Amino acid sequence: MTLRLYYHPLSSYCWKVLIALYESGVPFKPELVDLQDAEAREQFIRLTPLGKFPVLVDEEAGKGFPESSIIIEYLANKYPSAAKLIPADKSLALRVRLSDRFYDLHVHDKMQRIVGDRLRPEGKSDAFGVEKLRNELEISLALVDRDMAEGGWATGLTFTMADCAAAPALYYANQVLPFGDRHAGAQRYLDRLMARPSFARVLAEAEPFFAMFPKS
Ligand SMILES: N[C@@H](CCC(=O)N[C@@H](CS)C(=O)NCC(=O)O)C(=O)O
Repeated sequence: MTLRLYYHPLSSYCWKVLIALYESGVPFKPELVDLQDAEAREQFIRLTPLGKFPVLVDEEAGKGFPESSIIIEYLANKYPSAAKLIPADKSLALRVRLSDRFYDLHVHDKMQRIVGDRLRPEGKSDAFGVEKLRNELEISLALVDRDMAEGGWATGLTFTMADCAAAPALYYANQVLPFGDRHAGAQRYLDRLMARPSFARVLAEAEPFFAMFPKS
């Protein structure tokens, strides 16, 4: 076993990589990091100074990476079973990367910052900023709804890195800004993602930790 994934079961960007790993069946050792634990945090910062999950370490190759998309690209380059996550066709691959960027930057990031506001100390929350993020997220969700109206996966008929990105982004977006009543196509896409065995497994593994998620 040469791959280690440093992660937390509630971390949305870790979900993205876990989905890719489960889709491809690449063996890895999960290393759960509890950032609340001072010693574990210090060790993690030594590994990755920015202190962000996920980090993949390939011991055999002597390489380590943060950044979920880069990790998935690495897996797709190195393991034949993961290659399907980035199409070989260059223009299709570009569509996958564009969709991956859309979900990370325009859905995931907005959602993450809304959740982040809930974790701020008393008196430090930013109601104006959250309202702006909610409005921006609503626009993104309308785009998802439009693009996914016909069914299928993020960029067509095959499940790719873009769907790995979409799953956690939409799952948690639906927690902070429930969208099923306004965006039925986006909701159906989320339902398909949640029924996908790779993501269903991630959700089942996260379940014992869901009480830690700030509901408001
Ligand atoms: N762009 C990064 C984002 C990573 C990120 O924001 N990770 C969050 C968890 S989902 C994190 O590590 N948060 C811990 C912290 O900021 O202390 C990626 O794609 O991996």
